[in-house]
Amino acid sequence: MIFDILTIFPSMFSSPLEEGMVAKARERGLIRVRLHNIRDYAEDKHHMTDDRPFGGGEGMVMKPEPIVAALRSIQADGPAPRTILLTPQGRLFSQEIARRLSEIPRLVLICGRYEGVDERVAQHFTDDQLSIGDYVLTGGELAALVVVDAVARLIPGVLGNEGSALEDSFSRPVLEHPHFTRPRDFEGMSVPPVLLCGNHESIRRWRRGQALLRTSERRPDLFAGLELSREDRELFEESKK
Ligand code: 9D3
Repeated sequence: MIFDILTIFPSMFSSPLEEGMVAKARERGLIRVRLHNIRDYAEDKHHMTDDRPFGGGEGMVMKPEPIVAALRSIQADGPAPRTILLTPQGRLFSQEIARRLSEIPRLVLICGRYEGVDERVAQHFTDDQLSIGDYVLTGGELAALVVVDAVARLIPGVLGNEGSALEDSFSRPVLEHPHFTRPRDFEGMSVPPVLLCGNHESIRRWRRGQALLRTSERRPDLFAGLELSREDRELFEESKK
């Protein structure tokens, strides 16, 4: 999978792509990330990437010419790849969208800055527009990193543990149970005794109850959509005691 990223701040991508699973995936050639500085495609002598909005108002708008020149230069070597604009006006990014994107061999991600990009870029040069959530960022770069991270880990061979990408908690609509590791007593805080008892059935039932309890408390929206089995209802009630 190749990601081509268009940005005026390519250095924002260095360390996030140089650590952890994404770095491993790049080293192993499972993904490639190519950064393109939009400013390099600006033809004017000051390499301007933004301009004042027609109609007036606050802030600046990203000019279409440098973005489109960058798109054309990276498309010169093949068929038009799937092109996504990161924008607060996009549809909400989700695990389902990440899964679909992970099946595409090449993605182009355009990171907006300022008030956004000229609408003609959005309308005529992108296939999709994504937002990562209802909060205000300073630009699309962190959103693009979120998309790369979420998509990369779904590519076969990227995760050490092959099965786990499939059954992650947002594939199933239940939050995960709590996790504990050594020491058994940390500054007076102990691990729930059931996890030390060695009875795998008891542990499974406790974890399921905790997962349901957390989901009801933290994500009532997800909990409302669950169809609980008889056992689930029993474990959920037990977890509340
Ligand atoms: C005057 C209104 N503007 C500032 C509040 C709107 C605005 C423009 C540009 C708000 C944010 C941004 C920059 N954000 C992104 O480019 C962005 C984003 C986001 O802010 N939240 C969630 N997902 C994304 S994807 C790109």
